[in-house]
Parts: sequence; C-alpha cells; structure tokens
Amino acid sequence: MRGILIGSLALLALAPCARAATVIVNVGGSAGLVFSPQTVTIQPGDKVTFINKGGYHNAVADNGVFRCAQGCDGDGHGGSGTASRNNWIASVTFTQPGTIGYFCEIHGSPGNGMYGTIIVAAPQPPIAAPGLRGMFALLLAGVLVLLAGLRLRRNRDISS
Ligand SMILES: [Cu+2]
Repeated sequence: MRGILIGSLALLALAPCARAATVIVNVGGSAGLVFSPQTVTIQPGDKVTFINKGGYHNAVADNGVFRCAQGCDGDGHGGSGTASRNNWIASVTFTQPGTIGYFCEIHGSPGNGMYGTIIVAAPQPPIAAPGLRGMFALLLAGVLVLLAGLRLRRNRDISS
C-alpha cells in the first residue's frame, strides 16, 4: 500500500504543467507607434493577444501567416486584419517553433518602423528525460518498500 502511495505522489509531483500561456502585446497608444514589448518569446501552443491602445493600426506577419486588427483575416468569424482605430483586440496562437516578424501596415514594414518579433521557442526538451528516470526510481523505491513490508509480515507469520 505504502509503495503505491509513494508512486502516486511521485506521479503527481512530476506531472508537467503544460498549460498554454497568453502573452499581451500592446499596440500604439501613449507608447507611440510601437508594439510593446517589441519582442516576445513564447512556448509552442501559447497565444499572443494584440491590444490596440490607440491609433490606426494592425498587426501583419512578414510571412503572411496572420493579419489582424478587428479579428484576423480568415479567422472564420468575419474578422478583418484591415488597420483600424477602434480599440480592437486580436489573438493568434503559435504552435510551430520559429521567429515570426510582424509589422503595422500603416506605420511600418518588415523590420522597420512599427514592427515586432515573436519568438516561438523550441519545445522544452522532455521533462521526460530526467523526469521519467526520477519517476521510475521513486516507483522502484515504492515497490521495494512494499516488498520489504510483505517479507517482514511473512517472517512474523512464520516465527509465530
Ligand atoms: Cu500602426
């Protein structure tokens, strides 16, 4: 019983916290004709949410993978990436590692003026490598404790 308990606790402790995060990028407003922060680093699966703080802006990927303002072109909800002065909010989720440049069509171009960079990091090398080994060791320890307990009990049964 104790071994199983220890094993279960080990599993709980080592469960990966692979929850996707949302990173905010402010667009324009009092900061000026900028995306802020200009460069963000995220993990695959994370979401970047652009918030227009004021001004006539959009956010367009250099490679065309997104074009956003009041929603994003082709988002299936009638969103439009055409620059707008409204207080728009648009989100893009990134699953592939890589570096994606983007810019505002009104105030920038790729790498110039009002532009930004999203770095999608390579997936964290497994949690699995040390994690699995540690988990295995703990499970093994649990089984040994269990076996030791059984043997103790059997010896006691024999001697009585
Ligand atoms: Cu702009």
